[in-house]
Amino acid sequence: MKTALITGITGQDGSYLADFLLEKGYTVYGLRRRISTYNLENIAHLQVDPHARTESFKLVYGDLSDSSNINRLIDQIKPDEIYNLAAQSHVRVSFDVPEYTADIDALGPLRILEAIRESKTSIRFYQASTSELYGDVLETPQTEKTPFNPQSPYAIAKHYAFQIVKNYREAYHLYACNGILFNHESPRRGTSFVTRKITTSVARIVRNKQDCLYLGNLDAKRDWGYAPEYVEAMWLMLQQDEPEDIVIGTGETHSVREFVEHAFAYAGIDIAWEGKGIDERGVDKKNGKSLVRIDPYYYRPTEVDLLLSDPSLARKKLGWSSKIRFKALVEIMMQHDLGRI
Ligand code: NAP
Ligand code: F7E
Repeated sequence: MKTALITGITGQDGSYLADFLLEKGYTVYGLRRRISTYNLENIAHLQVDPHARTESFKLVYGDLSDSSNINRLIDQIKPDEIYNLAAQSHVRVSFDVPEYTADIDALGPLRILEAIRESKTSIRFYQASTSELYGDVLETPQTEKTPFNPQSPYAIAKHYAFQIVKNYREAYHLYACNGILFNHESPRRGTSFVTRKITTSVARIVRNKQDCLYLGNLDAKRDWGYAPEYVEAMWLMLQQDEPEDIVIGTGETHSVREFVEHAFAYAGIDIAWEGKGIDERGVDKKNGKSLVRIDPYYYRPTEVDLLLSDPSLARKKLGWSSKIRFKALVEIMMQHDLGRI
């Protein structure tokens, strides 16, 4: 049976990928950072005791900034596959910590590629690339051939990672590929990303624990899919005869505003929009109460206005297509957060 090393195990995708690979019979090593508080919620179901190591699932300490650690882990674990999902993954925050973002998101994958090259093994490598590379889009919908035009320190670091993966594939014939994944969400999504921020806030408003939801740009449009489906695409990309960079998305796009409307509607509240710009408000149609307001803090110095995938190649090469679409996704997340709060 195969062994996989997943970086970013505590995050949304790392945890779903671990579920998926364990179900397939893999032995899974998850790379976690040493941090001062408990952050194992997403993988709590895989181990009762945070220090316990089951036969098939083991946590190891590491950090993408530390090459000696990465080299040693690869040497000890001898994985068949490495999924590099670790990153400073927040676009807005990357404007606050650009140098750190570059170190982890650009040089991190380089450190792993170098370790694989040095190991002289045939480890297969998956890099978590992103639709953020399209940035201020030069073509719609976006395909594998659409030129990149990144608009944030995050996207620019991920652009370097994309190119270095391609370079190591061509220069050293490594089996290494980039999954160009469009936004994907779930009940395990971090609460600072807009979808989960909306569903947790709506649930809190309904339960009288919060008065108002503060957001930035309501008109940004994203191609939002369901994360558990996307981890299967990552695995499929490492099972092909030849490594290839492939777009993964739904082929639909919706605005933040629509997400807000559907989330409130799920909880039985109809939202009407009043005012303009930073004075715009989302009000409860029944009683006129302001439930959504704008906080310019959440605006970005440079915004990505519209992302829309053309996932034809994924369908053709991987036999993969998304099944959970926008409305069903909102419902899954709302059901979870209403149940939790
Ligand atoms: P996430 O929930 O933010 O998880 C990121 C993971 O990376 C966490 O486990 C985090 O650990 C870890 N990490 C951060 N810095 C690290 C470091 N210096 N060394 C080791 N680990 C570190 O992200 P996600 O949504 O699961 O996304 C997974 C990957 O796909 C990321 O690379 C992201 O950039 C990329 N991506 C995501 C999407 C999406 O829509 N979700 C789309 C395209 C690409 P802590 O728990 O310790 O912070
Ligand atoms: O923002 C707008 C914001 O932070 C989506 C990461 O996983 O997907 C994610 O990056 C949109 C943006 O995701 C708020 O301006 C409005 O236009 O949920 P987000 P993202 O920036 O698209 C890509 C594919 C990745 O690779 C990244 O790792 O929503 N927006 N108001 C807001 N966004 C946030 N976070 N918070 C707000 O209050």
